[in-house]
Amino acid sequence: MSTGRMRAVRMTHWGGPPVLTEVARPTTRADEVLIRVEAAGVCRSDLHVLDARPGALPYRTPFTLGHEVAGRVAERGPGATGPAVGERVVVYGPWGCGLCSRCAAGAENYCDRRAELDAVRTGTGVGLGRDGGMADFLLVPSGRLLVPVGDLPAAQAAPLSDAGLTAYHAVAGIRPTLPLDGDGDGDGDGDGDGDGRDSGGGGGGGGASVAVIGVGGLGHLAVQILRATTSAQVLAVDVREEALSLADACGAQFGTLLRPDTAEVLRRRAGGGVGVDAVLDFVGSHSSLELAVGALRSGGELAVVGSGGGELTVRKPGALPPGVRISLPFWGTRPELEEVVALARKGVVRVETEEFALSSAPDAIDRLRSGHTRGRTVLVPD
Ligand code: FEH
Ligand code: ZN
Ligand code: ZN
Repeated sequence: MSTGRMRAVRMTHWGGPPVLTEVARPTTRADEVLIRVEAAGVCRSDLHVLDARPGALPYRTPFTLGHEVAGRVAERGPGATGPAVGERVVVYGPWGCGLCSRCAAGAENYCDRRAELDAVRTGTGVGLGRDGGMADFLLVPSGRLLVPVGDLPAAQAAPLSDAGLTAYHAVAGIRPTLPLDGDGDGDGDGDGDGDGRDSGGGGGGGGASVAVIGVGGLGHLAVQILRATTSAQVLAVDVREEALSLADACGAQFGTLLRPDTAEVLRRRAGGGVGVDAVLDFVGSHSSLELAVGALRSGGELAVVGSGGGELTVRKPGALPPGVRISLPFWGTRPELEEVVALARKGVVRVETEEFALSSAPDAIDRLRSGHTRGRTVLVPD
């Protein structure tokens, strides 16, 4: 790679394959910060972008993919603030207007001017219509979008900015329904002994239960975050045995393959057949939503995180249990990214990763598409 140039995995045209090519290495102006990329995660949303038909997304091609990025500050523009040159950081990915009340509060994932920004096709954020981090370098518009990660390995840090943050935000949304890990030892079992094992015989402290549907790149982190920040019992559901073994390793107290009677199995496991207090659906398909509705307790919480295309009918009277609250959480806030990085630096959250060299990015993306990955796929510049 000659000076002034860099490798980048690009979306060159709608419906085309990801292309590993060379582009000009960005230089910084004003508030901008240049990051030397050390790791970039691959997300199912990258597949949605690659498969989108022309005009479906408010993005202009070509752009570089990669919305889950960690690296080291390489250069700062003259007006740049935030982490200094040499500092290791993770990139907060939803890039909003930076001016509205949501952005001012660090919730750029819910920027009030999103429609306006989409109308002029400025993209959702890093690697989503804007040049992303599947590259040797990444230009970030402002130091406000960087969170220091200390000595956390890059392949652990990068997935926190999307998979970790999205899972953390989804848990934060249902947490009011769940008893906190009140003893503060952060081991999620609420019994104060810090050993991470429920002394209450698997019922989990506080008696609440949460079903996690889909234990992939996001779901396995949600299991750990639930165990670290609540005393609820975590019940994992997936279609693959290896996903259930990952859920077990992450602290789920119960796991089951998806079967016709799984809703009833979850209701019984939740104790007394009343149903689970909350469901985090990381699949979002017709069958996962059907399972969620069948397993939920009256007054329970359903967070639909996965973009599986499933639909729910909200009608009264109707099939949904009374009092159910439904949320469609999207990505997360910058303060939440700081919180999930802090959990990872404490060793309470650990990302299961499969690493690939940047030069084999197209193969890595194909492998994610095949559905045979374990945990999060991460590209590392070779
Ligand atoms: C990004 C863009 C659009 C939809 C979903 C996503 C998520 O992968 C971000 O977490
Ligand atoms: Zn994503
Ligand atoms: Zn905004």
